[in-house]
Amino acid sequence: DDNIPMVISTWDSDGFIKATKNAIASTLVGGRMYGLVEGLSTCEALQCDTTVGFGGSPDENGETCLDSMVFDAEGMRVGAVANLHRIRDAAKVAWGVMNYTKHTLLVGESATQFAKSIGFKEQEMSTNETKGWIESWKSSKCQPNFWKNVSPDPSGSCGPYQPNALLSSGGRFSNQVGFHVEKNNHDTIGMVVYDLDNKFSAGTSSNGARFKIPGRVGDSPIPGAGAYANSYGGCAATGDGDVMMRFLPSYYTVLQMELGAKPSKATHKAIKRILDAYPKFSGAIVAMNSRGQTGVACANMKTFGYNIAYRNGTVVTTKTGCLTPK
Ligand code: SD4
Repeated sequence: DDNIPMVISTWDSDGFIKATKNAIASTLVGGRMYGLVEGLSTCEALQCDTTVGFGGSPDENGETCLDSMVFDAEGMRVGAVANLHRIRDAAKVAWGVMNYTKHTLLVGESATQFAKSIGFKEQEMSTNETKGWIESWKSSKCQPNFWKNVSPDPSGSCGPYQPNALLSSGGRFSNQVGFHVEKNNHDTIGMVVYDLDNKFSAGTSSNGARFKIPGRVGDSPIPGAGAYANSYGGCAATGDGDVMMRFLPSYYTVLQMELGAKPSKATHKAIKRILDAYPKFSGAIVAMNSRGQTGVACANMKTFGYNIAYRNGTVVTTKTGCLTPK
């Protein structure tokens, strides 16, 4: 097929389109893993919608930490980092985990230590913008933190994390109070690459969710959740990772393709089974099969934009409508 190599990726603002362009160009030069990592890294450097890389989604402490995974269907090799501190190049570190270790996922300060051991330097992750967000969030009278299953303190002082309140809250789920994919909240780059060798790679890079509880890890670095690939196809996800990772939507989609479903059918089924359990869930997945057919499904957004890049370098950006609960 003259179109292959091909790339499909999440979101449609400038940085994501540039990332997709770089991914296809780099895939032609160096194959699916180089293309994938260059694509994800482009978004990290450009701070795509401030939802990838440094300068976005500060946690309650004001720190930006990164999640990334790279997945090579050839040999089913995976490298990932989660809650990576003070290192901007999460995708490259994830690739390092894949290339230089027998592990799959390294987390937290220890992931930082690993990154330094392979030559990455610690860098500032916050910006004036993230500092501003944290300031106003902390100073707002009683900003409820929807990540916690607790009602705002009736006394009006929200204060720091209160484990006792959490224990006594009786399990009111944060997701039911509303988690929205908003601009600048959380727009992970998820990408699937199909290269000249007719092999897939897939991956993600994200700075997670704004004002999360420190230590929170989303779906992005979890194999089968944030991304998955095998010889039948590849899939990557974006959206409410706390919910999505309970359904392994990327694995589910690739499995459906393996069982014969077209990518559009597979992605819709994957999103629908999340929606059935969480009607307010908001997120999207992109997928491609080994015939270069693509599929995209999303939930509870007005529209979802994604990119497809072809061998000749053309990037086609499309907005699609999303599923809503029945
Ligand atoms: C997460 N899935 O950490 C990521 C965020 C995201 O669009 O994709 N937002 O939950």
